[in-house]
Amino acid sequence: MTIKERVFSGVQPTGNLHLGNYLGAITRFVALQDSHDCIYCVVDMHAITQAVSVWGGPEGLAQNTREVTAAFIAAGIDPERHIVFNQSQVSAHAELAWIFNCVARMGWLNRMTQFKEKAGKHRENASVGLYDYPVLMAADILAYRATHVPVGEDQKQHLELSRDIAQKFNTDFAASAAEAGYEDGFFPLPEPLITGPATRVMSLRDGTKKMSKSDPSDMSRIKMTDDADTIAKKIRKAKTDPEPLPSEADGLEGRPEAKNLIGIYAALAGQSEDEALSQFGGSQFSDFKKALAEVTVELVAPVAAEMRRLLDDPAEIDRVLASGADRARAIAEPIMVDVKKIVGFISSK
Ligand code: AQP
Repeated sequence: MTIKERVFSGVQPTGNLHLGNYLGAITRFVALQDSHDCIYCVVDMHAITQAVSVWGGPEGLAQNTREVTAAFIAAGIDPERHIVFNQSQVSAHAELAWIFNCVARMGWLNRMTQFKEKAGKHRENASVGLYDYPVLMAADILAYRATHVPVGEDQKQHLELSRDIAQKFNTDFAASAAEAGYEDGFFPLPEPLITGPATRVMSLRDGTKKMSKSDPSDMSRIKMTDDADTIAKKIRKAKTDPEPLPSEADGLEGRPEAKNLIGIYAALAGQSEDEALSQFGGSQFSDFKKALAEVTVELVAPVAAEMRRLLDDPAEIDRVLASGADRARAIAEPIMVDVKKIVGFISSK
């Protein structure tokens, strides 16, 4: 049996959706729609792995879930042609995560840098779910036997773990999978798609840290819901260094803030870093920041306006999610029937 190419990716509804999520992930999601069957998920079960104050409690979670859905649609994802839904509506994610918990090894999870960063000094106090996050992520992807996963650079290690889990499942259950007709292994080894000009957008306050939803400083990120004045202010106040911009990419070495701002400009203007530098080389940051604010507002303002329009009708967003969940379930359920058979669970189906 051959495996059909299928794209899966997700975004957490933890609030503060930012330009990094947009450039690193959502624009990639949009671009894949013509070439692949795509499943885009608002991963609400991942969101609750963090402290309640991070995801805003029940009302915050529902609001943020609708906001990410609105961002998907406003960015150009077509929820009729492809699947858009929230994770908790499809039980296959949790069921497969349990099986994968028994496939993944503690040593593998102990190496995950995102857990170390997010748990920080409070490791003993982090939720078990936060530690197990990458296993649930493997289940998200593989419940659909997805083959390609567009993500930002920060998710590379988690994708490698998904491949390790798929590989170990295929090896552990090779004989029963073959008996069920899957001679080449049951799960595909999902490929990360980390492409495009802004796979790692950095904080506006510290060019060595990624732009992040959970950074305590709102000035560190451009949010997809920021208005033009707020965007201009955040860019004006973005950290820089005292030198003018260089004319060539080599000159950005050791200047993380300059590199980040040029990278954002290039991504938004559809240019290469070199093209942007040939335009702004020798300029002071104050002049460059005006141009950067302009292109950022040009991109964010229409998306934000469309998001607001969509969010005015929450019932319609919920309908999109329900329809997506029905179609997602229709793909995942037969896969789970086979998974259970391959593992040896007795089932009436
Ligand atoms: N700074 C970034 N640059 C490029 N891509 C990024 N992504 C996240 N931050 C950047 C990509 O956005 C997608 C959705 O991310 P997520 O919702 O799973 O959250 P995350 O990766 O944990 O990062 P966030 O949004 O900054 O949240 P927190 O603060 O909780 O860590 C992913 O494809 C991700 O790679």
